[in-house]
Amino acid sequence: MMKPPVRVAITGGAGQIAYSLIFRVASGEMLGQDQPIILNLLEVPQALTTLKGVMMELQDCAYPLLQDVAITDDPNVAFAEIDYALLVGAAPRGPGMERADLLKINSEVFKIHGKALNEQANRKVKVLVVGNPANTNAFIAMKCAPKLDPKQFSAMMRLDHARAVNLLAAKVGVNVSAVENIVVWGNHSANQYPSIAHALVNGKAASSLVEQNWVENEFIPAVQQRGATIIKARGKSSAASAASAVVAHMRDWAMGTEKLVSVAIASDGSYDIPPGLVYSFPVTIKNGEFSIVQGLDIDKFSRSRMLVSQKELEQERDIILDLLG
Ligand code: NAX
Repeated sequence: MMKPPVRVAITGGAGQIAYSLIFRVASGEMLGQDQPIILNLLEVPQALTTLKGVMMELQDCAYPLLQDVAITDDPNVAFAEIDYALLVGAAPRGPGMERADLLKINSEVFKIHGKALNEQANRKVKVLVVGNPANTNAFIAMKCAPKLDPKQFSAMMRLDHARAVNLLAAKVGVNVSAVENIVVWGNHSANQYPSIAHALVNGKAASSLVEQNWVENEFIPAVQQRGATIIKARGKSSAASAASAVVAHMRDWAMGTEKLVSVAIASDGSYDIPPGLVYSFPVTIKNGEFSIVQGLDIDKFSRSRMLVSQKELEQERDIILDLLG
């Protein structure tokens, strides 16, 4: 039996990630083959013509699950009664721009989007922030949406998680499905901490299969720098893999998973991460709610890496709190 349709908003609809993502969502890959979808696509005014072209292609796919599609440059229209918000759109980092400048520009975007979600979205909306700096943008949107529960906001670490799984599986010579319990802690930035400390490969401790030297000097930098490595090779940033990660993140959020995945959410103080900071944790998901996996041993090496990411996020938060006033 078909379910009633759900409304999904995707921002940055004319961008590269969206060009992959929109079609996968409309085909039913994200929410299932029994879930009809209404899509609201948001862009800046100057990209609306391009977005119209994307919409025409989408219509030409004749996806049976797609009940309607609308394009707009008004967040209040895009977010009206939506059940899922995929916040992909953000201003890119221009030449010579500092991270703080990017934060400042995107704080304005996510302030507006947070307020529009607060007023317009379904009260149970699930929000995923992809646009960078993703963790802090999620923090801003959350703060600007006081009528929504902070637990309704997340930032995407799933691409980093998948990169770490892939690199470990390749090193050990197994299929990715043999790898469990990878955790990517912290910020979606070059200071993230991809950890194999609790990872299993075919049920065996990953740490017994690889050298610590490889972990510290090859694996961690390779995961942290994977985005830059792809830009170098492709001339553009990751797009199809990012879309794939969005689909996996939202599917798990909607349908649940007992497997450990990495998700950036507001800290509840677990693992001594300051409450409220949007930090990536190991989570499982049930009934649409994230639970941070408790009780993992954190050794000295892990703690020092987790702290680097924490400090970066605290700095970003402090810049933003000043801007939000
Ligand atoms: P593109 O520059 O191709 O597309 C972004 C689109 O967003 C553009 O079409 C732009 O017009 C639109 N946009 C800008 N401001 C907007 C606003 N206020 N409202 C609506 N739309 C707006 O970038 P793309 O490669 O698609 O990447 C999108 C974002 O994802 C970037 O911020 C990127 O850094 C980030 N990423 C995050 C990842 C993650 O794992 N969290 C990985 C992939 C990606 O790098």
